[in-house]
Amino acid sequence: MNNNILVTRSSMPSKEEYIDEISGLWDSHWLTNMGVKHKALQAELKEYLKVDNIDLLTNGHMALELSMQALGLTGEVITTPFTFASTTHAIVRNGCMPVFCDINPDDYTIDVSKIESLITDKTSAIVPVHVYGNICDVEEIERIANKYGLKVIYDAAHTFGEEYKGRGVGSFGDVSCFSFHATKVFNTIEGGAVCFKDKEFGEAVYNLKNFGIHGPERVEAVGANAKMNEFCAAMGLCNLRHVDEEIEKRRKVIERYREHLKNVDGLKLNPINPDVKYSYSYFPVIFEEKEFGASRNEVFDALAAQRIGARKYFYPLTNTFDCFHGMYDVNSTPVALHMSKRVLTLPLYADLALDDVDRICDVILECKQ
Ligand code: T4K
Repeated sequence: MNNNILVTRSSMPSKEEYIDEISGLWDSHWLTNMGVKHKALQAELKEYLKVDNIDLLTNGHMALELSMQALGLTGEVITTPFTFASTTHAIVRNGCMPVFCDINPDDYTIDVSKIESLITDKTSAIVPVHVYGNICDVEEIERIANKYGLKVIYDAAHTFGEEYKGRGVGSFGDVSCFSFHATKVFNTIEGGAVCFKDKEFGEAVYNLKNFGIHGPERVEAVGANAKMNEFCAAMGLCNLRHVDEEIEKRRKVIERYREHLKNVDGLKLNPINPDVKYSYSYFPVIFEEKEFGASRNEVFDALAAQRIGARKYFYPLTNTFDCFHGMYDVNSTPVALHMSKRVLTLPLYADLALDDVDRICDVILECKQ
């Protein structure tokens, strides 16, 4: 039993395993810029994620930002506001205008029935988010993108290792961007990756992550520095050895949550799609105050009083951020607004004790009047 429970806790290998993995770096003195650990991790992840092409980056955000730059996005980009700041910021930092599409109330991914009405002659891409590991309607998004000649960049930060109908989730769209942040199912401390179809795109991102340098005497693009260093890649190599075990433990934690919280009036649990192999990245619960008897904020406070740190991912919506004040109409995404006011993501990590899950659920159910 843990007295102070946070929303998640980083998975880590044993200290000995990590030290063993990095010890060679003291011989080589090669610490970053696509070294041996970077190459090894890239090769292993390509297999694990079942993708044709992959490149590693410093974090999931730079994966998004540099993908958009490499694809040369301009004008308007259709996306959802029910996400982490990163998705919207990457669009804006590329000089594009985010056009917010609502989400569907079932799995909180982009509402594909509303995309076409938002397309104009300025639209260059769709950036859907596989939020909480719920995979978007990839078939319909592909149909729309092909019809209008749009690029598709999936924010796949929450879907490490997931599969849809047996296909690696990173194989959909032009590009899928993963996050390997410390808080994710699989982490490289900080890290991320792009998975992609087109080899030319791969070359562009590879150069952009290293300042746009193409050779010792050629700089062809205004790039950034987004290379994964060797210590992060080494952490990834260690964590990858244990990730299946970790995912299985997360599955058991979620199963326990579901036992307690299923069939409770006013609680909506994340849907289960039989076509998806999940990695159990988040456990969101929607609290409908009238039916449940307590609001999301009341439940949040009750948990906090017991030193249990649930989080309001994703509240506020990105289209209501202070930095975008007055720019977007939040009422254009009513479902996202509704969900963001009612969602709580409950603590979830591989080593979360089932006793602690019982305690968290007791606190939640005690809020019910
Ligand atoms: N797209 C989406 C849809 C995303 O969700 C994210 C990131 C991105 C793109 C961008 O990917 P990255 O550039 O980050 O690779 C956290 C994460 O920092 C962020 O990666 C994640 N999404 C987001 C949903 O959550 P915060 O500000 O909530 O993190 P923080 O520091 O409050 O940490 C949450 C909990 O995690 C802590 O209470 C304890 C635990 N923790 C945290 C850290 C930093 C650890 O156990 N170890 C740690 O090292 O954003």
